[in-house]
Amino acid sequence: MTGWNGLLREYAQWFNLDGVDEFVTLQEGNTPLIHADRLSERLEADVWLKCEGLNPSGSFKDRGMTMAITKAKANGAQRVICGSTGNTSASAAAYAAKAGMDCVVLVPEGKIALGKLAQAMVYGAEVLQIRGNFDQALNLARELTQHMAITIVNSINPDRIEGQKTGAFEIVDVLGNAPDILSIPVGNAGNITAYWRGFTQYHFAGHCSTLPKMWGFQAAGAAPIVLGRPVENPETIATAIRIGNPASWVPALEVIHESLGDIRAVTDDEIIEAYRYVARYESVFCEPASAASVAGILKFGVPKGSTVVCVLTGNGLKDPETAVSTSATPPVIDATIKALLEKLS
Ligand code: AN7
Repeated sequence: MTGWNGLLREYAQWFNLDGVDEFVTLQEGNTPLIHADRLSERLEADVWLKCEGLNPSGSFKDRGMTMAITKAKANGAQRVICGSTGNTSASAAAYAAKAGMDCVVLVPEGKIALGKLAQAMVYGAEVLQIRGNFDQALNLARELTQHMAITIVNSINPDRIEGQKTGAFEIVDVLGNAPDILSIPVGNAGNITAYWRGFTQYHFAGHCSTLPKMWGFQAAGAAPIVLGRPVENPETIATAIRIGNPASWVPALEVIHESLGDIRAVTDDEIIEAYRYVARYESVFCEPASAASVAGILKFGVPKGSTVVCVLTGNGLKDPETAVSTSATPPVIDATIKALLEKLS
């Protein structure tokens, strides 16, 4: 087979694939790293956007899910479950369908973007809305695994982090080295942990001579790591990262310590401004949570001349409601040339 056949084949040597004889893949990975011309000019730096919204289900979760579902299938699992703010459920539903497995997803009622809910439903998952938030959904999913044969595919499943480390590999493969700064949104803190693992493994093997500072950004209303304590009722317009008690909290603290990085907060206003800016000036339509990475570098600045990669974790089409509600309503005009000319003059 020629061409790109998914990240498990491409990066097979970097994984333990014992017992795996069949990959469950939708040809995830190999996403564009786009140079951000305007942001670079504005920040006097070299800024790049890792466009994870171009993965098969529209988010970075597919990197971890190809691994988690491949391993679950190799272990004979017939049913998987996740609690999710949306993207994990869309990805799990897609890969479970590909594998011929059943998928149960628990989502916080009314707090997931419409596109993500639509994906989970159409891919054929059993979707249950929880009267509660993400943290409660995740706890329920964990508890259920003690009552029945079902495999959890949240990022507490170590196979997820393993697959997601390939995002770092791809960045180094394109840039020829690690960036100076890797800017990334933080929810459960699985992805920041995965990227750091990828960079350090590549560094150890001599594929990059340097390591990046890891800059994570949480939404101000859901910033437990910044505050140093769990947030009981997290709130943010960026529903993907509306998480009050991150599963990978401790690993994330290690990452910022080892990389001389930081995890800081950006407000919803800053997130929406960055979200609109990257669409309008860089032509990348990401979802609000993803824009936290751009909001962070705009808010705190970056050293002049540095190379910065912002991970844009999910596709803007997933959340049409936020796109429309933060834009002016298009005017309605008569279907006449006179009305059109009047409007455009
Ligand atoms: C677009 O789908 O937690 O810090 O249940 O969807 O690894 O949690 C999503 C998280 C960033 C945060 N950007 O990543 C879920 C879920 C987007 C996301 C994050 C998520 P982590």
